[in-house]
Amino acid sequence: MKKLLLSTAITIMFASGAFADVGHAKKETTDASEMIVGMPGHSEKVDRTIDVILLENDDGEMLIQSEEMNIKQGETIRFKITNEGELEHEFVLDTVERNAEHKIEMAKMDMEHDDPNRIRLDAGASGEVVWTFANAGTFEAACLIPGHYESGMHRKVAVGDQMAQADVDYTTGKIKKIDAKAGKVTIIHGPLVNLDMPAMTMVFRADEAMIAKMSEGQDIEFVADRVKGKLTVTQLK
Ligand SMILES: [Cu+2]
Repeated sequence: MKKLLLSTAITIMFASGAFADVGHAKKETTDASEMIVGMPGHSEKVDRTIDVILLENDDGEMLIQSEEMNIKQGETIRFKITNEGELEHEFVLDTVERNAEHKIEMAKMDMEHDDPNRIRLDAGASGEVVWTFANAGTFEAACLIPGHYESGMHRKVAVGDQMAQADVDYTTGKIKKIDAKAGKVTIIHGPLVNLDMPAMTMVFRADEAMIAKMSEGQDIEFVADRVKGKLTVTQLK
């Protein structure tokens, strides 16, 4: 980070005009080899492909859907990204902090970035980002188009073995109602950290096997996630 700020400062210092345009700070990520999140990967050296879908759903949420992004340090991933939504979206890999900074920049001026860690896709378009995750840590895939991040377009990218299980946080809850026919359960639950949701009563999807283990009034510990855009009970104990 320090390095990046320094190189930006130098660029500004050596800019020919005395009044360098601050808006050009977007050039800071051009040297992608300096990025904390890793570096552009080589297409011939891909270890694994992760399919990613960008879309909006009927609940007004915007989503980045994929399998859990648990990545080994040093792995090169081909993200095959399809925009199945009706709006333009993007897919940016970076640290949470840098995404937050860029989000503020984007809010001021919705500029087109052309960095190897990001791709912008029109509705119906698809593309890919090949990325080598050189460093362990928790990163983020996000869409930084104004308002989209807040509508749900961000996803944790965990790099390194110790991160693999960090996602499983059980939440306590009480089953209020079961609608087995519709595959729905109403749960009075504590905060769902992975979904950024406070404690409340909500309806979740659950499959038949899961519902078979449930009864109304039961105290449970569970994990919920978005499956195809719907809040779903994925684990129960
Ligand atoms: Cu978006």
